[in-house]
Amino acid sequence: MAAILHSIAGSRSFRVNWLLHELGEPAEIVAYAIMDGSLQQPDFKSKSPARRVPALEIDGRVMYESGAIVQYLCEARGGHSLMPAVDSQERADWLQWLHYAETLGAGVQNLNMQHLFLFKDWMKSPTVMGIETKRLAIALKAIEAALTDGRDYLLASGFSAADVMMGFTLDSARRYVRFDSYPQTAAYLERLKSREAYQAAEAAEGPQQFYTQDFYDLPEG
Ligand SMILES: N[C@@H](CCC(=O)N[C@@H](CS)C(=O)NCC(=O)O)C(=O)O
Repeated sequence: MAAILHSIAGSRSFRVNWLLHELGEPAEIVAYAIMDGSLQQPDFKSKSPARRVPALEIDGRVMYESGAIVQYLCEARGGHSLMPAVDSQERADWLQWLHYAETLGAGVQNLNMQHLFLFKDWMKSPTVMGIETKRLAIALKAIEAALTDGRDYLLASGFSAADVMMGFTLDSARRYVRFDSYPQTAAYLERLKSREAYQAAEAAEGPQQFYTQDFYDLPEG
């Protein structure tokens, strides 16, 4: 039986959607919307206590934290090269990148709140927007630095689930930080988006629901 992925198109649930495609085990997608109250339905609340996506029904349980789901799937499934062995030199790096994606993800989430969801100008804080943009730009430097030795992916050994966690995050971060100063990161993101499984996952969930602009500038002043 296929896993059931509770998802909003273009949200962190894309990480799980994409990983399941990389594993050749695509999920059945149950779609929600960010602002229509669907995350507050009682049935969903029982699956995700914070009322957020992703939530994944798999192997007789429900999981609701994207990094944990990605790590669980890598460990529970065999026959793939998405995770270095526990005793590998790269294992600590893999774990760090897997979870560093949420350092970026939190920054993007704060900026989404300011730019997209606090829809009246008086609700927004230009100070918070400026600080969060700067913090995101700083956090992105670690990705650029990791890629400057000419490697194609976060780990020298090749593509892994850490790239799956990071790919969605970078595709959101580029809405707020121009990637002109991050050329390796920009090329890396394009490399990730050209993967067959990435594109299949995108097609499965439909158009992203968050952004109506390619880039969001800081308010003037
Ligand atoms: N750390 C969690 C964060 C989950 C999360 O915040 N998801 C967002 C979408 S990207 C959400 O469901 N937001 C709905 C809300 O905040 O009401 C994870 O990585 O799974």
